[in-house]
Formats: sequence, C-alpha cells, structure tokens
Amino acid sequence: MIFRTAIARTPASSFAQGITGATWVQPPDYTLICRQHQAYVDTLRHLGLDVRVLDPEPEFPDSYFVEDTAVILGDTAVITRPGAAARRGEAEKIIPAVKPFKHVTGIEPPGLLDGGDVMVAERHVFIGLSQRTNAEGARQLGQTAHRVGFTWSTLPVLKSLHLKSGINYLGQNAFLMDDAYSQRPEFVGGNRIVVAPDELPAANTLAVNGTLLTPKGFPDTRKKLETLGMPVLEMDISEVMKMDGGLSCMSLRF
Ligand code: CIR
Repeated sequence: MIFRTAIARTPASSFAQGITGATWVQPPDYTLICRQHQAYVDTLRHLGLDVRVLDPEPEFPDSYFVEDTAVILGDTAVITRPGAAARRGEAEKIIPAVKPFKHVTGIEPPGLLDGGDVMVAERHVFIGLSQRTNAEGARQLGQTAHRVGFTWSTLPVLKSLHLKSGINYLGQNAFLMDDAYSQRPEFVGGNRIVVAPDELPAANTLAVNGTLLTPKGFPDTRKKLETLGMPVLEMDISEVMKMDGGLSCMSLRF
C-alpha cells in the first residue's frame, strides 16, 4: 500500500516519565529525542509523505507514540481505547487530526486496544491480544475491518509489549519477526525473516512505500533486509527505544 500522509506528534519535555520496562545506562535525553524525532519526520517527507506534526501534550508523556491512539482502515479512523490507564486520555487528543476521515468510530468499554497491536498485511488485519489489547477491543476493531472490506484474525502477543514490537509486514509477502512467531500457522506461507535473539528491537522495522526504515545498531537484521532488494535506511532512535518504542509507533500512516 502506498502511504501519502502521516501524522506524528513532537515529544513533550515530560517524555521520560512515560511507561517503560527498559533498563538504561544513560537516562533518556530530551534534546536528543527531539533531534531523532525530527530526523524521522524528515525521512517520511523525503519518502514523499505529507507529514502533519501535532503539538506536544506534556500531560501525556507517551503521546508521541501516536500509532497507539488510532487505527486507519480505508476511509475509517478508529479511535482506540489504550490499554494502559495512564495513556487512555491520549485517544481524545488524536480526534481533531483524524476529523477529515469519512467515518470516525471508537473502541467502547470494556474494549481495550493499542494501535501497536494492529498489523495490516495487504487486506488482512492481524490483531494481537496483549497486556494492552483485549478480545473485546479486537472484536470491535474486527467488526470495522470487516465493514471496510478487510479480513481479520487475532493472535497472542508473544514476549513483547505490542504485536508490532515482535513482527512486522514489509510488503511482497515478507514478514520480519521474532522467532516466537515463526511457526505460527498464519505466517508459514509467507517469507519469514527471523531476527536474531540479540536483535529483537529490529523486528520493529517500518516499510514505507518500498523503503525499509530500521533502527540503527542491528547489523544482522540489516543484512537480512538487504536480501529483499528494497532500500534500507537505518535510523537512530536510541531515546525512543529507552521508552519501549520503535519506528512504527511514532506515526500514523495512510
Ligand atoms: C508504552 O509503554 O505505552 C510506551 N512507553 C511505548 C509505546 C510504544 N508503542 C508501540 O509499540 N506502538
């Protein structure tokens, strides 16, 4: 699928107060994450996307992970109901940015859903059941997916925070994944590229219009990606990874 537009949000100076299970040698640095975020936005623009950058929301330190707050399927934007209570208020902050969509729907209680658990591969929507997304949230999103003309299914999120922390669709029937997913029946027919156990953060590689954006510092994964014949761009997102985030989390693309 060709992306023409992206929505991102500048990190707030409170960003280091976000949720994280990562251990740091150096604490996250605000100046550096702003620089890394700007480089990410510039790269999306360079790849031809019209990027709208929203203002920081200091009250919500994780709110630059806009991917978790909405899912775009065709002409419909689904406002999520984030699984972490501290992030729930981020959902309403994204509503103005998705107003131009023909349909805007939402996940209703008791449903919980983070966009990081939603992986779209061509016309199929994989929904991960995780610490953040429950079966009811998945069912509600699935209903919308079906209405818009997608098929959908659920699968358990294995090991990582979100589904897309562990597996991503790269196009051309190729999936980059943690080994935990490699024997799952839904992926056996695909081109499965398994990341080495010491390079798991690189599973969150983002395909944008035929270019693969991958986090810097994972040489084995980079080599594997290069075999696909698509351009590979490394991005330094050290400060984002300190907050358990990755490249997909920082934008909504459509
Ligand atoms: C959180 O724990 O919610 C954030 N610190 C990280 C969210 C990363 N988002 C994503 O994987 N889609």
